[in-house]
Amino acid sequence: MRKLIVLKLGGSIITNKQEPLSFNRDVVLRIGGELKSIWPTPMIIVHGGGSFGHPIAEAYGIKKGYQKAEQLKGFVETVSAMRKLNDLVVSALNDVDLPVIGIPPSCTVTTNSGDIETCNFDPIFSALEIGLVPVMYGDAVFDRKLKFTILSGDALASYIAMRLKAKQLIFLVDVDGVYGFDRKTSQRFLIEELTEKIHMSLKYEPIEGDVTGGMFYKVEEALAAARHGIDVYIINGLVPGRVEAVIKGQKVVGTRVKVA
Ligand code: IP8
Repeated sequence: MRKLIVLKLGGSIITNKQEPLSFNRDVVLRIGGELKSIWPTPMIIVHGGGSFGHPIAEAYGIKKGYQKAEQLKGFVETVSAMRKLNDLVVSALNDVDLPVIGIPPSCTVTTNSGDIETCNFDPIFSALEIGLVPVMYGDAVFDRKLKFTILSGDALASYIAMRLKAKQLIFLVDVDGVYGFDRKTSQRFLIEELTEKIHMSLKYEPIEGDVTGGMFYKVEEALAAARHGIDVYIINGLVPGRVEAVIKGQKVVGTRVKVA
């Protein structure tokens, strides 16, 4: 599906990570308005967990899998918090007249030791066929070996983009892209074209309270998609106009992830 656009809305832009269960409706409304201008181009939206999914998943150790019965509460609470966030995202997008439908990964995706093993594409295809935009998300999912785990929205977005041969995969984050550090000047600088080689030379800071690993793993997922011939960008979703511009093929401030 060479026209398909896959967008990952980072949890750091759609929620306030410092405040549990806080939703940034204004940001989602604005992004929805920009996406509306390119609709009915086929697109799939995947969002992160932010202050809904991560704190509960971390408190109960959901990512490492089933170890004791007390975690069951944490598993279902993570699923339920993510459904609430998805409902908020879906209703904001529908409010700007972008026709979207939430599709919960906990019911449509399974993993094996954390890697996606099965994904039911039927509801996704059925939605796309009639111009509906599927909205999926990072979620707590069933896992063949671990019994359950956390599937990151980044891994899901990259998997879907690769399986469906998307044209573009765009990660929206709360910074301008991926930064390097110049030792001579002690200055950070934005990397406009990020290759595997540059990626391996970077030192990524871990993000506290993020159970799925922050920028390093995002770039790993981005590179996997780039190897499949997909145009991959990491751009700032908090700056108006950038999402629309990158989809329209205009040059924007950000990082393009390339194989070489
Ligand atoms: O925020 C993880 O998805 P991400 C979702 O895209 C949960 O890494 C449930 C923590």
